[in-house]
Amino acid sequence: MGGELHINDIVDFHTYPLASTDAKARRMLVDPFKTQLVQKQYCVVPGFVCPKALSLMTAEAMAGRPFAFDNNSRRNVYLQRQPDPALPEDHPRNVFSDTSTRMIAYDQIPIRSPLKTFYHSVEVRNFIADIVGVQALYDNEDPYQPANYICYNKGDRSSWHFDADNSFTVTLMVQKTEQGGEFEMSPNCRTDQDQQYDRVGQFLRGELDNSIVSVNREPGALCIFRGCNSLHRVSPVLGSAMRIMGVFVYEREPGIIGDQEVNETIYGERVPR
Ligand SMILES: O=C(O)CCC(=O)C(=O)O
Ligand SMILES: [Fe+2]
Repeated sequence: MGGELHINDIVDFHTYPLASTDAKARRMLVDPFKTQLVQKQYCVVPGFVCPKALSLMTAEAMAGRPFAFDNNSRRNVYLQRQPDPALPEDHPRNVFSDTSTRMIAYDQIPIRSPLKTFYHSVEVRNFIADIVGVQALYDNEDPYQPANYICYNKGDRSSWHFDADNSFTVTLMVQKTEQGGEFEMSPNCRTDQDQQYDRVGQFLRGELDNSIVSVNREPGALCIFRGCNSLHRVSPVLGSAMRIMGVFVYEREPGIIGDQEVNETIYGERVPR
């Protein structure tokens, strides 16, 4: 698969001079994305990753795909698989829908992967920290979660959900499919303090469809979104090209690992109890 890529060959530093120490230039680079994230709950950084790195990542995902866990699950929007009999049948905790995605976990990705070089790069991490407006970010230390490929073949989808325990989520469009596979989002369905079950229930009954935005982007685009409080999904893939996403988990403190039940849902039986 060729030699290891340096971060300079992965990120388009010409368009995005992340190493520049000029404070004003830094603000001009970061502020538009920061504003977009605050206003829309997502921001898109187009052409962030170079085509050469994307084709290596695509080859890696293709090679890893047969070993990826076939995550076919019925889950609620909280990524849980079990109903709560104490709650009404139509409560959002008891509304389940089908998801099928193929997760190539961190431990299944080669150590010199451009995906890992990208994830662990100080420049990328600091850029994301500036956009989300925090002093520092740390790599996630879960064996499976830190950087993944999510692969969607024809018919695959990710049903409406909130992301667990993160204030934001970072994805990289590696390869698009021809049709379907749209990333859709309904911003601000709950808050850190309030689950807003009424609102989530309305949404799940299709009563808030006008709140849905479709986030279109080309390969190489980085997307940062507030998946913890905004319901989002990937609509069924209709094209024959595999939709490939890089997904990255950053933390506000060091030493964070993933949730056991979520890991089992996403990565399967090999997750030890
Ligand atoms: O595949 C995507 O675009 C998003 C997947 C997703 O929902 C996530 O990573 O939290
Ligand atoms: Fe998500």
